[in-house]
Amino acid sequence: MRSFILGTDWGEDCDDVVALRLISRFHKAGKAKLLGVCVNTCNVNTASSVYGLLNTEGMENIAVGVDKSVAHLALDARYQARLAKYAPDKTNDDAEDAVRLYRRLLAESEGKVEIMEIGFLHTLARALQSEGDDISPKTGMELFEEKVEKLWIMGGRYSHQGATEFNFSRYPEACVGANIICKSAPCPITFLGWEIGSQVVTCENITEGDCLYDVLCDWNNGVPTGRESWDPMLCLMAIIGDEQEAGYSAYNATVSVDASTGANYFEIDPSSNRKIVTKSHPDSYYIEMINAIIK
Ligand SMILES: [Ca+2]
Repeated sequence: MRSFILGTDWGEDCDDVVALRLISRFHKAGKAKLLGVCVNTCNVNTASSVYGLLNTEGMENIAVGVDKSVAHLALDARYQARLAKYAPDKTNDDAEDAVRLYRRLLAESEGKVEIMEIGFLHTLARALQSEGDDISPKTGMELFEEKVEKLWIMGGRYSHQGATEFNFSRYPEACVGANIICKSAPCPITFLGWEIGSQVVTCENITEGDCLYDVLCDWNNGVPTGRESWDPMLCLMAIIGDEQEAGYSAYNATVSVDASTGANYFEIDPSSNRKIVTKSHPDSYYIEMINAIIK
């Protein structure tokens, strides 16, 4: 079974919660193994709310890491306090540093690991650039070369050159992190751009009594709503493991990010180990598939 680590800007948009529920459903069905969740944002409810969502799925034993170095970022966290109530005994002190968790999960894994990133890339970049420590004498680059099969990243826009997208550009740290990962990650990367998910509204089948319903309400100022599906689309593509099979056309391309602005650039290049994707089906295809999994 393929193993995954999830990186998330948990507490920003609510589609991260949808994505974690989707991953949980595959994990529990024995179709994918979630090794841990590394959060690249931080506020008082970060760890408790991730543990809370995992608890609602019966996945109490999944490792959670938090990047406490970014507690200064202005986080819009309307749903976190609600999910924290499902893990009242947890605080950020119960979560390992997210860079250490990336390193530990990679070092301890016997086989290859794939990483799904649906948030900012500064934490993953720090893991990539990390030195050896008490977990492993290997550098982050050595751990990536040995253990990371592939990165799946929701980030960038591929409709025109120099576009800015939230995950690559929201904070100075995010711009630098995206620049480093695009430039230096030694493994293949497939990117799902903003334009892919921006019209794909899922969760309209989620009903009252489901904690995800409350999360969606929190996100939309108390009004139940569906949500665009950038993060669950990325995770579903990663778990299916093949872009074409997941309903996309994939194009090998170089991808770069301006470290100052977060603007991204791309160029079709058959020799590149990076890929960008376009949809092969109407939006309803992805909506129906995701809604059926998360219900
Ligand atoms: Ca996200």
